[in-house]
Amino acid sequence: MSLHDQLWGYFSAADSNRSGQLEAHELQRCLSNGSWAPFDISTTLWGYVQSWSNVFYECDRNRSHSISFKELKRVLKSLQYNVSDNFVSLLTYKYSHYGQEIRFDHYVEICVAMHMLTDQFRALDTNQNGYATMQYEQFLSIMFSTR
Ligand SMILES: [Ca+2]
Repeated sequence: MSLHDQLWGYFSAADSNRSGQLEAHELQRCLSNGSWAPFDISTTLWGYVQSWSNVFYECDRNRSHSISFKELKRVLKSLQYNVSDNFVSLLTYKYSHYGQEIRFDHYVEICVAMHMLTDQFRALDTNQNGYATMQYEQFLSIMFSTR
């Protein structure tokens, strides 16, 4: 089973009212009791969410419970993503609402997307030098399979 299918399974289980979105209470239930019922607590995803959550609170320097451009930059660096300020600006613009900071739920979306896209890219980056060659349809498949 691919990571995408796995994540989709976890997501569907957490989305108790089948709205296609995780409402705050659903996410909170998953995060607070750690059950991800009916899934095992030792799942890979739980490990990721915990470490993303730790990084979030470490990087939220002003304790605003949201992260700014500067804080996101620190987050991505601490998660070992080597990206430019322009890219961090793009993420900040896309995932913050009305110029506010990035909330935890959107931050998790960024982490999931970064993780999945980076995995897919690395599989094609055979020399591990940050360059990959792909066909148009391969690119489309990667983008659509991670949405
Ligand atoms: Ca903050």
